[in-house]
Amino acid sequence: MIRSCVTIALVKEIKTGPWIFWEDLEQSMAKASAMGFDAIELFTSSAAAVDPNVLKPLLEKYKLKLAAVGTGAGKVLHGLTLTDPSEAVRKQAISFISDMIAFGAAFGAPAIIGSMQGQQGQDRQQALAWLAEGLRMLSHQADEKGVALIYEPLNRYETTLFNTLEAGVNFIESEDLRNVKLLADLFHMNIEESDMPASIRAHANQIGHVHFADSNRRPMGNGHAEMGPIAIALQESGYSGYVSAEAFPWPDSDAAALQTIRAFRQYFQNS
Ligand code: LER
Ligand code: MN
Repeated sequence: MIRSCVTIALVKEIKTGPWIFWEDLEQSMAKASAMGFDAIELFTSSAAAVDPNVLKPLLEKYKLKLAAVGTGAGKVLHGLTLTDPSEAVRKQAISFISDMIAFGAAFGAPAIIGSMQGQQGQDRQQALAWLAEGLRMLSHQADEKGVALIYEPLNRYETTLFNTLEAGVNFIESEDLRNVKLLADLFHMNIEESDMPASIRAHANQIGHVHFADSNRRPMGNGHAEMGPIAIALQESGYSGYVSAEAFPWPDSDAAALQTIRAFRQYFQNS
């Protein structure tokens, strides 16, 4: 079964990002729950930003799951990536993500590596070796805690490493990274893929999470993505994870969340 999810960002420094809710954690969870979302995805400044002893009762109270945790604050706030030329920075990046893995895993949620992958720089082979090394170490840690590690191909304006599902799958398979699953972010895919439903069908068994946004990164229904065939491809290929709204809070958070759950029901629950 495909389940609905909405993002909550709690990093005040980067309020221009593609996340639906931004304010108070409990208030956002109460709204998500009232609208009928199954889960939340959290984007926090660090693994210590939200106390698990606070989050656990809130998840119970609002009957929500934690679907995933984003690690991008490590890059945005601290400039950390897995492919930085400095070994010290790469180590800090691994440590930051490792703490996020532990935080999420306590709730059965995987961590997402998006912007923390960095860029290829001068030497692509070297960057890929560092990326593989980081993903190997972190995916082992995730495995020990019973969760996958989610790697996200991003569009060409955000990374020079891997931009399509196919490129991501080829990399994790060639490196034998068995506990790494891919994130199919429909916004990035809309820029990079030549045929989104075909790409989803071809790589469905490697997809661990989906980011749900329209072509312009507004909530689904506000752009020109052809969501019907994409939803059918996800359903027919047996995808059974979350479809998580990582989209701009347009025109505002509440309207964006409502539009998202409406679109989710239309495409995934046929109602
Ligand atoms: C992270 O999930 C992502 O998609 C990046 O584009 C965030 O800016
Ligand atoms: Mn994304």
